[in-house]
Amino acid sequence: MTTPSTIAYIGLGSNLSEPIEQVKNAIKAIENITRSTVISVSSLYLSKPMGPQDQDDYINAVLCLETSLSAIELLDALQTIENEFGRVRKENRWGARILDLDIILFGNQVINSERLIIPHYGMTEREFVLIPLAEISPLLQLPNGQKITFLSQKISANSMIKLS
Ligand code: ROI
Repeated sequence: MTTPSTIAYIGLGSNLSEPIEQVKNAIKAIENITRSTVISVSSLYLSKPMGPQDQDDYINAVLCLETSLSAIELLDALQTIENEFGRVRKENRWGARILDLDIILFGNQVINSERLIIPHYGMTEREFVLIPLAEISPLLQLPNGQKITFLSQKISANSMIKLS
């Protein structure tokens, strides 16, 4: 029997050490995750930091991945990539980071475990998640039925700039 595949959405963020290159290289690394295929990638966006303002602006993007991994297996793969890019976990929760890879959605699954909260707990308040998500998947609905078009139109773009 083949493992059923799931459509997952991953948020990418960086504000250190040439963040555009970090995000582009992270996309390449995600393309190499086993049992997974990148379906689409949003534009890159320049966004103001959420949280402490004494840090550089971020580069953010969202991509769509078809995967036959479980959510935890995908999390392991993403954390391996973060570590390869020199990310130090738990150092400064709201501070600057080389690379942040978050599972935003994993099919219609709702997960509340110690390691994983899906849908991502902050997604509905984050323009740098909602706007790229609506760009690549305008018909998307959250597991609770909320439409991405509704959420992304409601949020302030907060002077976010679309780069490419
Ligand atoms: N702010 C922006 N604009 N983009 C991010 O990816 C991001 N990530 C974070 C915090 C520190 C919350 N702020 C952010 O983890």
